[in-house]
Amino acid sequence: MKLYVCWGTFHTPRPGGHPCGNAYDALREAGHDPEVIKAYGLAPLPDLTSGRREVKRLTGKSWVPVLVTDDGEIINESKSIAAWAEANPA
Ligand SMILES: N[C@@H](CCC(=O)N[C@@H](CS)C(=O)NCC(=O)O)C(=O)O
Repeated sequence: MKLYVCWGTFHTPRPGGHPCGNAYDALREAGHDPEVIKAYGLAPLPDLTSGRREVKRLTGKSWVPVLVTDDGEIINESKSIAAWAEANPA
């Protein structure tokens, strides 16, 4: 599976945590080992990186995190990714 993130899966003091880090942690806690793809850039800016362009192609938007499961299912929104991980442990 592939997890598209912004600049990493680190934690930030942002209320609710860092969405990309939260999604990654949820997948790891469920026993998955996603390939992490850093999209870099910033969603409101033009899609300058191949990662951002791929995210846009997959979802129609430039926002991350985005999960592509081994079955090809595309899930965006960190909470939806966490819910998928809980429902689909490795
Ligand atoms: N509601 C979204 C928020 C996603 C979000 O805020 N993502 C951060 C990156 S972790 C961001 O800055 N997104 C803009 C971007 O992709 O550059 C979620 O929980 O997935």
